Amino acid sequence: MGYHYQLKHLMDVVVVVVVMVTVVMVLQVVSGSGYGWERFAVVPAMNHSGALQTLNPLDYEDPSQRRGFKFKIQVSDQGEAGWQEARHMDSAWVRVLLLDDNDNAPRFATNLINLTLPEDTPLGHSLASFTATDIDQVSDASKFQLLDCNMSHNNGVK
Ligand SMILES: [Ca+2]
Ligand SMILES: [Ca+2]
Repeated sequence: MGYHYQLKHLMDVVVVVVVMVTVVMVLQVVSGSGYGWERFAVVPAMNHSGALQTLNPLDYEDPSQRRGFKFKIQVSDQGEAGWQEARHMDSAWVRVLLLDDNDNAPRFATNLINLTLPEDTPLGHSLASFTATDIDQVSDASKFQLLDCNMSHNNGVK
């Protein structure tokens, strides 16, 4: 009986063989997958991840870029057929929106401003107003007033 008990339990022993498989994952931007795909690339990073990088400078002021980009990325664990084997792949959409930066100087409409004034123009009198434009969306067109330069020194006190 003891023999049978031992034999039964010996047969219950399950031998587990752990095969360590090194999975190499690769990522890529899917060619032609959407708007702006050619501006980005995925480069290998740590721990089976990839880092999305820009290949060209981005510019919010470029009308073709202002609405952003949308394209697909793929990951594959490189089954036997590589990128051809759907069960070893996944994909995701990436949407990129640009935030405007104040990276352009404001501009006057002209570089020469001519004024003709009577010599008895009162101090502090508004002489003219000018509008400058700025293509950055972070600021609206700004108005400037040219005032008599003595106003700030006298400050209205005699
Ligand atoms: Ca600006
Ligand atoms: Ca800008």
